Amino acid sequence: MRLSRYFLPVLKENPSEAQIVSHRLMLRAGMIKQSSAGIYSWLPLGFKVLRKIENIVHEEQQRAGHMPMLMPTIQSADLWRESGRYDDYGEEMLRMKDRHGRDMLFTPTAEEMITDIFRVHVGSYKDLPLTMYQIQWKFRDEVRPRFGVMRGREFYMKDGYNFDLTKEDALHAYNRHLVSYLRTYERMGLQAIPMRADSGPIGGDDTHEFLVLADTGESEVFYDSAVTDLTFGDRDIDYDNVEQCAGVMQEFTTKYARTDETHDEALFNEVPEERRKTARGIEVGQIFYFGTKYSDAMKATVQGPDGKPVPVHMGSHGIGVSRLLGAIIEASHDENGIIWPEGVTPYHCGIVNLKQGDEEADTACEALYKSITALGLEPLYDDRKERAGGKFATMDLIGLPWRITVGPRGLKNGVVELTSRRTGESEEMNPDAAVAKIAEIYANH
Ligand code: 5CA
Repeated sequence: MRLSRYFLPVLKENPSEAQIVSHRLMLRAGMIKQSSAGIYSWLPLGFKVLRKIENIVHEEQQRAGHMPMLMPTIQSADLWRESGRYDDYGEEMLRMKDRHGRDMLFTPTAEEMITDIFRVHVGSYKDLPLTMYQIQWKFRDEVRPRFGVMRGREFYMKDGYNFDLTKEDALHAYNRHLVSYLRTYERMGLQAIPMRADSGPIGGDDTHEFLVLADTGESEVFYDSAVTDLTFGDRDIDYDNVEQCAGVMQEFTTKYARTDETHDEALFNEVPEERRKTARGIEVGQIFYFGTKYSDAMKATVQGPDGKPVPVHMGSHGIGVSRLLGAIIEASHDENGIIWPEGVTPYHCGIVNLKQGDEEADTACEALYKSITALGLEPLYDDRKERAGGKFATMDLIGLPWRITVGPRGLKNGVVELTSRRTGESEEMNPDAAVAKIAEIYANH
C-alpha cells in the first residue's frame, strides 16, 4: 500500500473524549470513528487489524477442531422466551418489532439459536461431540459504553458452542477451549491469564475469564505472581487427547488467580506474601460449562446408547475480537504511538522515502516495495512529499514494528536503515539484506 493513496485520517491533537491510551491512539491513528455511543465505523487501518485478529482466532479454532458457521444478528424473541432469557436479559437487550408487530432483537450472544439448530438436526449420540463457532457482531445496550472498542455496544465476538453426551466429554471441550485460547492470545503477542470468574447471565458454575493485566482494565483481579511466568509457547497439542488438554488446564489454573467476583481472601492468604498480587485486567475472553441449562429448557436431547433421550451437555466460549485491539494497544505502546506485535500488525513494515522525487531514492523504494511484496508480505510505503519528521511521526503513531528508511545519503554508501519500533534501534545494511531480515522476522508469523 502506498500512503499517498491510503485513507489514513490521522489526528494531530489528542481527542478529548478518549480517557484511555488505546482509545486515544485508535482515534489518532485513524483506525475508528465513533458513529454513536459505543458504536464505531472501522476505517481501513483499524479494519485491517480487526481482520488479522479474526484470522488468528479462525485458525486456532479450526486447529482445535471447531467448525465455523454464521448465525443471524437479528433474531426472533420466541427462542429467547423458551430459555427464559427474553425477560432475564433486561435493558441490555436491544429489542425491536418487525412490520408484522413480531418481537425481534439484536443478538447479544447465541446460545438459544445454536441450541435450536442442534435440536432440529441432531438426533443421536453418535453425532457427538460437536463444536461450532461464529465470529459475528453482537449488540449489548451497555449502561456505560466507554473506552472506545473496549466496552462497545456493538462489538465483534467469537462465540463457540460445544455439545457433548456427558459432563466428562463437555469438560474436555472446556479444557480444549482453554488450551486453544492460550495459543490464540500468545500469537497476538498477549499474555492473557485464565482466572476463575462468575458466569453472569450465561449461567453455570464452571467458568474462566482470560485477563490481560493493564492499569486501565475494568476488572479487579487477585493472583499468585507465579502465573505470570507461564507461557504456552510452541507446544504440539493433540486437541483430541483428553489427558494432554487436562494437563495444560491444570498447569495454567491450579495457582490462585481470580476476578473480584470469586475472590476468596482466606485462600488468597495461603499464597506466599511476596507472590500475592492485586491488579487490574482487561477481560478478552471467557469460557463456560453450563451443563444442561439450555438443553433442558429447550428440549435439546439426543438418543443415548440405550435408546433413551438424554439432554446434551453444553458450554459456550467467547473471545472479544474487537476489544482485543484495545487490549493489545494498552499492552504495547509508548509516548509516540502504538507498537504492534508482529502477529497482528496491519502492515509488516514501513518504507520511508526521505526525499520523494529524488530519482535514486524513489527507485530504491520501489525496488524494496516489490521485493517485500514478492515475499507475500505487505509493506506500507510513505511516498508522500512530506518532511522526514512528519513521516517518522506517522509511522511511530500507527505502530508498524519495522521501518526501512531510504535516503540519498545512505544510498551513496549502498545502505538503507532498518529500525525496530519497539527498541528504537537502527541498523544500516544494503537493501537486499534489509529484505532478507524482514523475511526472517516474519518467517514464523
Ligand atoms: N455466550 C458467552 C460465550 S460465547 C458470552 O457471551 N460470553 S461473554 O459475555 O463473556 O462475552 C465474550 C467476550 O466478549 C468477553 O470476554 C469480552 O472480551 C467480549 N465483550 C463482552 N462485552 C463486550 C462489550 N460490551 N464490548 C466489547 N467486548 C465485549
